[in-house]
Amino acid sequence: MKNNLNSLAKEKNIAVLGAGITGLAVVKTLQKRGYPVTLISDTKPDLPLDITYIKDNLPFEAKSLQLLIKSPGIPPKHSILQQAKREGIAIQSEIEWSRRHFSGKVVGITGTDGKSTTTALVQSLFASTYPKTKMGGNIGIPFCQFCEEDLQYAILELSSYQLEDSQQLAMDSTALLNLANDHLERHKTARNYLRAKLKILDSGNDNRPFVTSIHMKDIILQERDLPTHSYYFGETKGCHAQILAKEAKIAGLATNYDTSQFPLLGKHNLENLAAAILLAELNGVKSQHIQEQIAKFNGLAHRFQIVQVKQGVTFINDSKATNLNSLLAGLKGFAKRHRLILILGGEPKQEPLDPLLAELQGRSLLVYLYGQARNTWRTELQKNLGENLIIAEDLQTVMEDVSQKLKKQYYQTVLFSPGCASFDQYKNFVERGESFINFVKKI
Ligand code: UMA
Ligand code: ADP
Repeated sequence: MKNNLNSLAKEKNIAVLGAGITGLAVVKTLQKRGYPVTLISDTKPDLPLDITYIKDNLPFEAKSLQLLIKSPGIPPKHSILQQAKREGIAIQSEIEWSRRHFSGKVVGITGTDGKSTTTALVQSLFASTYPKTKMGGNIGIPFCQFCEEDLQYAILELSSYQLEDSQQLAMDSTALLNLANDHLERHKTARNYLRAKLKILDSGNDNRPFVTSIHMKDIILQERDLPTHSYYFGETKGCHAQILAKEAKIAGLATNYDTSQFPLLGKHNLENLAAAILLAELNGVKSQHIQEQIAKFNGLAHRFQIVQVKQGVTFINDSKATNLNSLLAGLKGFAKRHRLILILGGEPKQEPLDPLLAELQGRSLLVYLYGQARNTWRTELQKNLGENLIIAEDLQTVMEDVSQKLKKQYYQTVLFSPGCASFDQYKNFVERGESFINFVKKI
C-alpha cells in the first residue's frame, strides 16, 4: 500500500499544540517521516524528544508556520490558539488532520453517554467481516497512530472537544447516540455543546449514513436539517433498528437479532447495541456475524461492570457514570422494590438534581454521598431521603459503612454510580473504579 503520509510533503512547517497522549502521538507520527516539529505546551513532556519545545508564544518565524495541530484538551481561549487565529495560521484538530492522511474508511461515534461502549461494540461487530478494523479516538488511542497502517476501517469515539474545531471531517458513517447536559464548563451553553457534537456531520454527509436515536430528531432540527440518509434506533415502531426488549429482539434493517444472550445489562445498552447494529448493517457486515458477536461482547471496565456477586449481593462498578444522565440510565434498570445501595459522589457537574430526585422517589434504597458533592447535593437529597441518606468524606469511609450495613440488613445490589466527575479525589474515573473494586474485594 502507498504510504499515506507522503501527502504531508506540502505541510512541512507544522506545530503541535499539547503534550499529552494526542500531541506526543502526532509528534511521533511526523518524526517517523523525518519532518521537523515544534511542540507547544504549558507543560514540558518528560521525554527525551528531539524537538523544538516552546511554551508561551508562537516562535518569531510563526508566519511561516503552515499548520497548527491541536490536542482536544486545549480550550478555545488558550493564548496560543488565539495568537494563531490572529496570524491566520491554519488550525486543525488531530482528528481532522489524521483523517486527511488515513486512507481507510472511518466510522465516527459521538453522544453524551455510551460512546466508548458503542465504539467497542461496533469494532467487535465489524472485525468479524473486516478483520483489518481498529478502534481509537477519545477511547484512548489517538487516530493519527492509524495513519501509516493499512486498515479497512477505523472506528472512532469522538468527544465534543475533538469535534469542536473540526470543519470537514469526511467521516464515512456517523452516529450521534444521545445528548444531555455535559461539559458546560467548556462549551458554556447546551446549544454550543449540540453545535460541537453536530460537527461530526459536514457538507458531504448527506450522502453517507447517519445513525441517531429517534429522540434526537427534534433536537437536531433545532440546529440543522437531518441528513438525507438518516437511520433511527429506538423502541418506536418504524425505527430502522427497533428495540423489542420484552421479546429480547432488535429488528434491524436486514433481519431480527436475538438479544437474549447479550451480556450487558440495562435498556441503555440495548440502545447502544441497536446503534451498533445499524452501523454494521449499513457497512455491509454480515447478519450472521452480527448475531454471533452480540453474545460474545463483554463490555468495558467501569461501565456498569459486575465486579462480584457475594452472598447474594451484586456489586456493580459504574465509575464512568460522570453525569446524571448516565447515572439515571443505569438506575432506571432496577425495579422500584429492588433493595439497592447507591453510592454517589465526586465533583458534580452543573446539572439540576430534579430528574434524580424524581427517580429516587418510592425506591427501597440507601444512598451514600461522598466527596465534593456532599456539600452541593446534601440539602436537596436529604429533603427527599431523610435518614436513608448517609454522608461520608470519601469512598473508603463509605465502603467501611456498607460492609457493616450488609451484616445487618439484606440488599440485593450495591451500585457505585457516582454521577459526578472524579477529579476531587482521584486522577480519573479509572483510578476511582479500581479503588471501588479493591474495597469490594476486602468486604
Ligand atoms: N495543555 C496545555 N494547556 C491547556 C490544556 C492542555 O498546554 O490548557 C497540554 C498539556 O501539555 C497537557 C496536554 O495538553 O499535557 C493534554 O492534552 P489533552 O488534554 O488533549 O489530553 P490527551 O492526553 O492528548 O488526551 C486526549 C483526550 N483528553 C481530553 O480530551 C481532555 C483523551 O480523552 C483521549 O483519550 C486522548 O486524547 C486520545 O484521543 C480523555 C477525556 O477525558 C479520556 N476525554 C473527555 C471525556 O471523555 O469526557 C472529553
Ligand atoms: P462515554 O464514552 O460516552 O462516556 P461509556 O460507554 O463509557 O460512554 O459509558 C459511560 C457511562 O454512561 C456509564 O456509566 C454507562 O453505564 C452509561 N451509559 C452507557 N450507555 C449509555 C446510554 N446509551 N445512555 C445513557 N447512559 C449510558
